[in-house]
This record gives sequence, structure tokens and C-alpha cells, in this order.
Amino acid sequence: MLKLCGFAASNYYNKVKLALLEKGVPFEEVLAWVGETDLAASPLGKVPYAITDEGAISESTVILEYVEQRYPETPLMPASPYQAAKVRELLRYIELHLELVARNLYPEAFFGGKVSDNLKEKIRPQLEKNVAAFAKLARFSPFIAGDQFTLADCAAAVHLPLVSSCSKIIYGQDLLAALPVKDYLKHVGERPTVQKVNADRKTNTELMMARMKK
Ligand SMILES: N[C@@H](CCC(=O)N[C@@H](CS)C(=O)NCC(=O)O)C(=O)O
Repeated sequence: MLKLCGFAASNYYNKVKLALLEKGVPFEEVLAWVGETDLAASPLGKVPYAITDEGAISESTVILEYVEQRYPETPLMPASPYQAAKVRELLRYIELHLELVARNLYPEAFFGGKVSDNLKEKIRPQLEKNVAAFAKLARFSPFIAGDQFTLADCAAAVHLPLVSSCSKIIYGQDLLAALPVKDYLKHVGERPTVQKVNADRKTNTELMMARMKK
């Protein structure tokens, strides 16, 4: 059985977990905190990574694409090559241009650390520019890429809440506020799969915070 390794407080981990739940693929969760990962499976020590019958895979989006190809039932990608590319485009924007940029702020926003004023000033215009670009691509009708729940929703459902809340904490302003993100999250939050991911995330985040205090 496919093993998903990492921890449920990680949004990258949850993106893959959500896809597996949505597709109804049987999988086993293997707890691996940062610093306790299998470096042969994930050479950068990052989570998630997956262990398949044929070997390991790292990088969340690569795992997503593998899962989609390996388990084609309940597709989370459109059949049309163009529409599939549009889903991948959204995935890339969410991960590279929103999450990865906002991530610079997470040490202060979520982990009790400090981020320099210099860095905050540098990140804000980048995020504003990237959010405006994302807004041109995201459909919210009702899903992020249109009328079907896709892999891009697996990313949006886990990454957008963090981008929103970290900008609110650091800048006193939710930089996603002009987009219908709240309604979107409410809508996808009605799915039992998203509820399961969020409930597990909450429990695991408490565990992670307790470990960090030790
Ligand atoms: N590009 C990677 C990013 C994964 C990532 O950064 N995961 C975090 C946990 S949320 C991590 O492992 N951080 C530890 C590190 O970067 O050393 C992916 O998409 O899988």
C-alpha cells in the first residue's frame, strides 16, 4: 500500500493527503517529523515523501501527479490537455508564487520567531503582485479551476488559508481579501475529505507545537 510520509501539520503533506482521500486511494500515513525523515527517500529532508511499490518519491506536486496517473479512477485532472495545463498553471501559481513567497513570513506569523522589517517590506509587494496575477487565473466557479474539483483545489484548500492568515498577522491586512477565498474555503470545507485533513492538521499542529517547546 502507498505510504505517505511526513506530518499532518504540513500543508504540502495535506495537499497530497487530500488528493488521496478524494480519489479513494488506500494509503498509510507514516509520521516523519523534519529531521527524522528518510534522506534516501527525500534527499532534501523535506516532507512529504511517498513510498510506492516501486520506490520513493519526494516533492508534493510530483507525488500528486504520480497518484493521478497511477490511480486514474476518480480523476482530479481534466481530460482536455489545455484544461489540464490550466490546472497545472494554478497549482504552480499557488505553490511557487503564493505559498513559497508567503513562507518567508511564517517564522514570525506562526512559530514565535522574528522576521526583519526589511524582509517584510520586500515580501509585501511581491505577494501583492503575485496575488493580483493569481486572481486573473483563479475561477472560484465554484472550484479554483472551474466547475470540477481538481488537483489545484487540493493545493488551494491547504495553501490559501495560510497565505491569508500570515498576511493578516504580519501586515494587519489579508492580502487575499479581494478574492472570494473565504466563500471558496467554506464551500470546499463542506467536503468530508477537507474536514478530515483539517481535523488531523489541528491535532498534529498541537503535537508539533508541544515538541517545539521542549
Ligand atoms: N517543494 C517541497 C516543499 C516541502 C516543504 O517545504 N515541506 C516542509 C514542511 S511543510 C519541510 O519539509 N521543511 C523542512 C525543510 O525544508 O528542511 C514540496 O512541495 O514537497
